[in-house]
Amino acid sequence: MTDVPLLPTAAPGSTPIRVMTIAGSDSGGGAGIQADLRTFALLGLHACVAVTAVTVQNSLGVSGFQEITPDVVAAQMRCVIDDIGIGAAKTGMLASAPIIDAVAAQCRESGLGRGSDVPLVVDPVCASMHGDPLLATEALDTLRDTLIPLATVVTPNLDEVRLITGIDVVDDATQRDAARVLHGLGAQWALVKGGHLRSSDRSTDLLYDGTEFHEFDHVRIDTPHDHGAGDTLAAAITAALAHSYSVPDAVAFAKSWVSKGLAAAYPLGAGHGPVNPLWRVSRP
Ligand code: PXL
Repeated sequence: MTDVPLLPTAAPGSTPIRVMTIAGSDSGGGAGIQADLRTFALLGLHACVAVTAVTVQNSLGVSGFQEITPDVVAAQMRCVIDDIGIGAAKTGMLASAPIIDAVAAQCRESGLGRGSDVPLVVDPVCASMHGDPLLATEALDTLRDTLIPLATVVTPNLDEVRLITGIDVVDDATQRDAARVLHGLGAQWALVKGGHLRSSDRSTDLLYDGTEFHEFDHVRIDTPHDHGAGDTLAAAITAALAHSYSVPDAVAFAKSWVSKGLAAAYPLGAGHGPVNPLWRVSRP
């Protein structure tokens, strides 16, 4: 039924590998924390959560959000990491500079991210697919200076690349330039997601660690129901890293996982439906 390799799951009664998502809640259930939890659960992991913001949204867009105070975001991380322990973490919507600062400080204190044993995937969420802002504009400097240097992998799409690096990726060469700049900001690996950059029927993501470029090419699944695709990709990378995959293997795994989810995406409400990690447990 699947060409996506199965990640090993824990035997009943034994504690699964734990991961953490540090992200915003999507009331529509398609992106953010909800996308992460669906992917983590279906990949056999126990997922812990540090909520950064509660968004008010449906399939038509985000009408507002309430931030969680930075100290409560950091406290959620600390109390989980100190007791339950995690094998990898990811960040999604972080909303503001003070929340990014608090998350980065807690990552340093708890030994998450670059240079530690616990990988940190930074999905630098700036806006929803409808263009609704999910990160304050003035927080971009903080993202660049404090969180990206802690990233094991940073996973921007082309809009986020433009906001973070100022580079307008239009072709193969500028995609490489962007990966170099992101790596230069301190991320151990930069994954520049290509979307429909190079052709309308392929999607090519570029991964760079300062020495070698790795390309991940896949048939582009053309669907309006791709809400949460970036979150799902980053969550699947995090899951594979928690299982000790190398970063290139984790990206390859995640790309096939999200492609299956896009192929199984469903309509929801009057707008855009979500990428569907439930394909794993769907009827054949
Ligand atoms: O897909 C990016 C994203 C992340 N987190 C939250 C979101 C969205 C997109 O809408 O709402 C909470």
